[in-house]
Amino acid sequence: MKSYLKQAICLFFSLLFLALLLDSACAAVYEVGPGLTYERIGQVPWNSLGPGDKVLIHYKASPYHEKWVIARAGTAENPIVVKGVPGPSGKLPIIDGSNAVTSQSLNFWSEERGIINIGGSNIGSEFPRNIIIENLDIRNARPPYTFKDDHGSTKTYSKNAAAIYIIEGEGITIRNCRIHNCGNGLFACHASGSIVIEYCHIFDNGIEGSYYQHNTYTEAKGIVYQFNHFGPLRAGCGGNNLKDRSAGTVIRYNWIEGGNRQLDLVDSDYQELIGLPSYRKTFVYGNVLFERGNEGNSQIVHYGGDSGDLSRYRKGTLYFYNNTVVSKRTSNTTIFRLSSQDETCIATNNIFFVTAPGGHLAISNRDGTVRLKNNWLRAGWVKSHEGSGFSGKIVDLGGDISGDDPGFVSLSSMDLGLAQGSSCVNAGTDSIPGASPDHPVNFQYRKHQAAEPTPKAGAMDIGAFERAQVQSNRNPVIDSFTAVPVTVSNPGIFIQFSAQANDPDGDNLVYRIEFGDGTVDFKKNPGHRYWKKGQYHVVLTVSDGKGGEAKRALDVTVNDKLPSPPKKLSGKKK
Ligand SMILES: [Ca+2]
Ligand SMILES: [Ca+2]
Ligand SMILES: [Ca+2]
Repeated sequence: MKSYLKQAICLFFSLLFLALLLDSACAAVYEVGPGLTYERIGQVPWNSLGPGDKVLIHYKASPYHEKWVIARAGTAENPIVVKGVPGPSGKLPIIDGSNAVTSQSLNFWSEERGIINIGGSNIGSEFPRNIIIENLDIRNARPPYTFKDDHGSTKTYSKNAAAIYIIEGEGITIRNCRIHNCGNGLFACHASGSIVIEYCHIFDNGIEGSYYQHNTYTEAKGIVYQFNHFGPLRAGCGGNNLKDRSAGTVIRYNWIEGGNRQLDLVDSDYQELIGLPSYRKTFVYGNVLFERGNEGNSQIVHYGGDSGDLSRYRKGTLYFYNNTVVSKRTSNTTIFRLSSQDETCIATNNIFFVTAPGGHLAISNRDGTVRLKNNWLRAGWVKSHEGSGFSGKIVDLGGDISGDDPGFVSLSSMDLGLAQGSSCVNAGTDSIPGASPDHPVNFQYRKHQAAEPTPKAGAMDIGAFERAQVQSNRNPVIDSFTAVPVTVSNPGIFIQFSAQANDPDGDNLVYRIEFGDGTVDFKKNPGHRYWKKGQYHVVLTVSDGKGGEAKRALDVTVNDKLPSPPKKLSGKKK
C-alpha cells in the first residue's frame, strides 16, 4: 500500500517536471522583419502565444505601420516577451500608428484607443499576465491619424488613444520604449495590476488645447514608475506629465520635466482599489521634478483626488523624499496641492528651489498637512500663496535649511548633482519617514533613462543626488634626511644615509635615493661610498603610491686629502 503511494507520488512529480519542461520547451521565438520568417507583425499568432514565447521585432529603416492586441498569459518564470531588436547605433524599431493596419485574424475591442492593446480580445482570450514589452519606438496614436481596423475599415484614433493601452492585465512590464506623439502616451485601466514602467522616454504626448490627455494616465492595483525620462508634452497640450489613480503607486528615480503638473496623483473610482491599504500610501522619491518656465499650472504635485467625491480621495500619506524640485517660473510656484484636509504629505530630504525670489515659493496650496524634515528651501519661502485662504498646516519636524543657492553642479546645464561646498551635502536625515523597510533610497537617476547605485558618503545629502566622497590624497611629509658624515676626506669612505617620512593618510611609502653619482637605492637607510672626489647632490623622493610625493635634497662633499693608496716602494721607477 505504502509503495503504491510512493509510486503515485513519484509519477505525479515526474509528470509535473515534464509539464514544466514542456512549458519552456514549447516556447517559440517569432522573428519579425525583412527577410525573416515573419515579414509583418500581423503574421505572428498573437491569439495563441503562451508562456516563454518571444516575439522579436527587428529594426528596419521604414516604420512598421501595424497595430495589434495581446490577450494571452505568460508565467512569472516564463513571461511572454515582445522585444524590439535595435538597428544601427541602437535605433529602436518604430511602430507607427498612422496608417497602421490590423491583422484580420484578430478580433478585439477599443481599437481606436491604442496601437498595442493589452486585453480585450474576442479570440483566444486569456487574462493577460506576465507580459514584457521592450525596445520599441511607438508613436502617432491620436487624431487626425487613422488606421485600418480588424475588419479592414478605416478609423480615426480617439483623442485619448495611447501607444500602449492596457485594458486589463497583471504583471505587465514596459521597458526602454520611446512613447510619443499620442493622445495619452500610456493608459492603464483599473483592471490592471503589478505594472512596471521603466527606462522609458515618454514625451510629446497630449492633445492641443485639452487638459485631459497626459504623458501617462494609469489606474492600477500596484504600479512602479522608475528610471524614466518624462519630457514635456507636445506644445499647446494642457495635460499633466504623470497622472495616476492607482493603489500602491511608487514613483522613483525619474526625470520629470514639464506638464501642467508634473505629478497628478488623484482618486480612483473603483472600490477594489480604494479598499486596499496600499491606496493610502504613495511613494515619490529620488526624482527630479522640473518646471521649465511659466508652463500651465504653477503646482508641481497634486495629491488626493479630483472627482469632487471626497469619500474616494486618497486620504493617506504621500511620502515624498530625496527629490530635487526646480522651478524656473518667474511667478509663483506651489510644491504641493493636497486636495482635502485629510491628505498628508511628509516631505523629507528634498530640494525645493525656485529661480524667482524666495517669496514666490510656497509649500502648500489650501488644505491638508505637510510635514517638513531636513529639506533645503529657497530662503523667503512661504507656507501658501493663498493668504487667509490657507486652512492647512505646515509642521516643522526639524532639520530644514534654506538659502539662495542649493549648490548644484550646474543649473544652466541642469546638472543637479551637488557641487563641493553645497550646504545640502550630509544635511539630510538617514531616518526618512516611509522609507524603511520597503522603500530605501538605493539608486539615483542618471541622464537619461538610466540609474546608478547611490554612493554612500557620510549622512544622506538633501536632494536626488548624493555627492560621492572626494578622495583627496595628501602628500607624504619628510621628517628628516641625513648623511653621516656629510663630508668625507677621501673617496671610498662609508656614508650612512637615513630618511624618515610619514603620510597623513597612513599610506605605505616608497623611498628612493638618487646619490648624484648615477646610482639609486630604494632603501630607507642605505649606506653608500663614492669613488671619486666631488660634490654630490643627493635627492630623496618619498611616494605614497597614490600620486602623492615629497622630495628633499642634501649635498655630500668627497675630498681627496691623503695620499692613498700608499706609494709602492718597488724599484720600478727609480
Ligand atoms: Ca506646470
Ligand atoms: Ca552624504
Ligand atoms: Ca597620501
